[in-house]
Amino acid sequence: MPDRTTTDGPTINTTRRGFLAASTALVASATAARAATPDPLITEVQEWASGLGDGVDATPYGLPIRFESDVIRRNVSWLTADTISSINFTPIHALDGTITPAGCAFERHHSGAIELSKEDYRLMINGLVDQPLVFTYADLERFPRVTRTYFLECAANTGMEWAGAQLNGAQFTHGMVHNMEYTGVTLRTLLNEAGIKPEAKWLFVEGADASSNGRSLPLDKALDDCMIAFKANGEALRKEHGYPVRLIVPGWEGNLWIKWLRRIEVTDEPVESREETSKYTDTMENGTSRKWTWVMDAKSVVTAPSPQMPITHGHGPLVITGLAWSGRGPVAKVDVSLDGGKNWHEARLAAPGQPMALTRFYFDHDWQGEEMLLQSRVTDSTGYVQPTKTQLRAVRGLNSVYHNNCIQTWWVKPNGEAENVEVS
Ligand SMILES: Nc1nc2c(c(=O)[nH]1)N[C@H]1C(S)=C(S)[C@@H](COP(=O)(O)O)O[C@H]1N2
Ligand SMILES: [Mo]
Repeated sequence: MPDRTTTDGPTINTTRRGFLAASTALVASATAARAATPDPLITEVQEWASGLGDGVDATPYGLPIRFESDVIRRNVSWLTADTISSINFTPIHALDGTITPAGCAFERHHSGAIELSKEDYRLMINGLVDQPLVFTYADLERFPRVTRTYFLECAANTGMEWAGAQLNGAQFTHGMVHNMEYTGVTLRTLLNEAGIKPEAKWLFVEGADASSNGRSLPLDKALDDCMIAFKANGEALRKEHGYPVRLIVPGWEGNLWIKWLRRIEVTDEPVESREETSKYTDTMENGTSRKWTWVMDAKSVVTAPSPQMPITHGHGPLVITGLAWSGRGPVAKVDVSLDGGKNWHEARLAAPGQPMALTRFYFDHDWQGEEMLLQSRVTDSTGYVQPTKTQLRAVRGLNSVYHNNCIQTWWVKPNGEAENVEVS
């Protein structure tokens, strides 16, 4: 769309119709420059129009243009002793829409990302089944396929914020999340192929990496909506996300989404492995721990403006945007507060919430340089409302690491910079 100069208003980088539809009230305060003085970018022939561009095949598999080299995963070096058993963070502050590009979707490994070829791949189903089975990758491709979009959130996401505001950026406070469109086979299809014995109640699922990341998974969940995926966002899984096959456990903590899935044992009891006892449990104020806290409760965050995304355009129209999700179903509503939760305004959802997938929200604001305590608060389809920090701590205390879904606050200053703060 060309820029448009209107006689009664500002130059805007969109069609006038689109601008009006988005936020009529902001027209008078738009601050984009009028085309008063000649702009060489308009009046002069530019270098890129004076010669030829790259031919096709210049990059047989494309990467983002160099101007976007900042939009990358990042880790926090002091969080873990090395990068092998570690985690990095999705640059959610710089993304829009809902699908996370695989190349910048966060990674969490307990013993590093392994390289496992399709030829060497095997998936075994054993235990309480009529017929133990071993599938090759080619076998898996012959079962009826499904395609579904889900978020994966590590239970530790936002875990560093329990005691107080700590990490300065949405990438670091909320970036242990990604959202992809997966293609694969339902777990139910594969389990039915092996035949489940009546006494079966659990699965033990493990990966081919040295850590194996073994976890117990209730059979009901496995038969409900779990799948084994070999494609994400239309292409083969990336090595770091479990190539060639990973487990998808919609709405449940990321630790259950076994990468490089190698074995599914059907059992009548949970195994109580390391990953579900000493880790991924929530220690309460009295020292006892909650376990089997699989579902990721509803959560949201403003991704921009935020500490890594200061306001740089001056006063006037400001797009406030963020992400919301719930492990219990679709997002029903997102509210935004500009004053630390005193007043709430309903945000626009980019599209109706999808079950257990990220939802994008927008709130169009006329910013006149006032300080803001920016917050977002999601309500999911069950009616559950995202809690404040105070509300969450009242129930959970301060000993937890995992499952922190409290409301996040960014203090936006008159100069447009933003900081991670805590108001309640
Ligand atoms: N085999 C295996 N599966 C694994 C892990 C692992 O280390 N090994 N890490 C788990 C954890 S804790 C999380 S949060 C997710 C991370 O998935 P991602 O790397 O695609 O973001 O994978 C889970 N599955
Ligand atoms: Mo995790």
